[in-house]
Amino acid sequence: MTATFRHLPAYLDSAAQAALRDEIREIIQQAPLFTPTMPRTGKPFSVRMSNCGPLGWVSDKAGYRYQATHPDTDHLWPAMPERLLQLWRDLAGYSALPEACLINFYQDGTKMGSHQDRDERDFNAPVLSVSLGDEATFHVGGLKRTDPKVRLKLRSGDVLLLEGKSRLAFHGIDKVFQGTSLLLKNGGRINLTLRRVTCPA
Ligand code: MD6
Ligand code: FE
Repeated sequence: MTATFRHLPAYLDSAAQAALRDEIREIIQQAPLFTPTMPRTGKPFSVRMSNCGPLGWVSDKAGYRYQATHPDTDHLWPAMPERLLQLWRDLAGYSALPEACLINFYQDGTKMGSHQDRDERDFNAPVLSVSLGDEATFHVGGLKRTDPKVRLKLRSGDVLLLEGKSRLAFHGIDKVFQGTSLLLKNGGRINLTLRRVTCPA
């Protein structure tokens, strides 16, 4: 079942990566990185997050959900850059546009435990991810947490789509390799995931 995901290494060239980095920096100025916490326990995630687009993914004691506003500022999320919408048009094979772009920021040994992306109502659309900055090891398995996993390196400019049978596969980030990219001034890694949340009318 593994391996219906699509990995497009170095899909964005260095100019496109720099332009996207600058757009994300502006978004984070308007919608500052927040620290999500685990449902029920309230334990903080090690990754910090923001969002752009009409909806954003958030997590706190009340649970995982999409909402139109930033959890700390209560402002609407900034618009999704046209560059990301175009990437979706070019690659997603899905006529409706994405509604949420989750921005994950990794610094100093942050990991992302194995999870499924299943808070969306529409599982027919893929989840499209873009990596910027330091390299990371990513794993993708199957529909059960214990299914065998494949591991791959995600580097700056790589695009990855979880689609078809891999849409609900468990996946995560094992390790980020500090100092492997000069794209982000203070190092670290940014991952953007574009999602369709609601079913198109
Ligand atoms: C990351 N990515 O690369 C975490 N989810 O930092 C994800 O959780 C992810 O890369 C859905 C589809 C693609 C992804
Ligand atoms: Fe994910």
